[in-house]
Amino acid sequence: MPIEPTKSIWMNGELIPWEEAQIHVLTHTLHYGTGIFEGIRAYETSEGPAIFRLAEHMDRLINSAKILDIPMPYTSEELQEAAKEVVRDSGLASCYVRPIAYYGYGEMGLATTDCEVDVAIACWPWGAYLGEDAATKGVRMKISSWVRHDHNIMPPASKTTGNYANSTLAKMEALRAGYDEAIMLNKEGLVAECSGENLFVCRNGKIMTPPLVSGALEGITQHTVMSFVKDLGHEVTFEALARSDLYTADEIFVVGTAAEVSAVNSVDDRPVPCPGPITQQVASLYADTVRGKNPNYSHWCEVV
Ligand code: PPE
Repeated sequence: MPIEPTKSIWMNGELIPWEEAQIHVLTHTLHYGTGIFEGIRAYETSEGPAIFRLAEHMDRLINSAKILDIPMPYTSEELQEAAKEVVRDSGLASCYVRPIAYYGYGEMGLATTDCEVDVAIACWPWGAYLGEDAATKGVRMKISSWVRHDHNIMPPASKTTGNYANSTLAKMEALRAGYDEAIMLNKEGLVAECSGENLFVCRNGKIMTPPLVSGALEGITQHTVMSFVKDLGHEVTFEALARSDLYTADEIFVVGTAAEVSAVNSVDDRPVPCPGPITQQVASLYADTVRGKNPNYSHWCEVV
């Protein structure tokens, strides 16, 4: 998906022109994959552009830093203000927001003791991640031959740049085989998540999603959707899931900031009813809520 440039990028405390936001080829994190990042969306609301669950995203960035032992030069609150500044400055009504913290230029070698930490926040327009009809027609999923990270190899709880080499391997394998997205199992063979989304399975009247211990990111959209499901009067639980739970599901949907709520129409060529009733209700609640049209959750929309 080609990037559409916007006016400016926030780098280490100030807004600079988009094309000046450059880094050196010997930037430490480029070599070792030790950066941490976030993916956030801003939507058009009646009050103007608003960033969805901004505080939760910046708090997770701070947690990623704790896990990777990266000394963050800014607080979550400072980064929230900076993100609002970037979106405001872009003049866009809606956009994707990408904060990243990384070890900069100046040191080489694996020890990060003397490395400086740089932080940047960019925003640009980003359309539907899994295709325009992902919420209605659904996407084709393939269980990946690549295994999700283990907690003692690359902690899946942190959005570490290096973790995404694993996601890219899975995504490309799925695309080359003619599927839309990959589902990843952990080293015990249980369902973890997708290359860039969490997953929900409805089966025998139960709505379930794999927990962090299964190797899933603690998704903010996952949390949002769990609230919706409870509001609709259903129970929703974190569960360890086997691949057979996917093949016999009544409904499956995947969720993430970029992918929003996308329906699944098949797993490994076994059809899944799509879009199911829960998927449709959740997708419509999500579409309204992020645009400030759900009074129960207007506090999740941070006007810039
Ligand atoms: N799992 C993974 C591995 C993941 O990358 C994401 C977000 C999620 C779950 C859902 O998390 P949340 O956004 O908090 O609901 N993936 C981001 C990156 C996409 C990209 O291609 O880059 C995103 O959705 O912004």
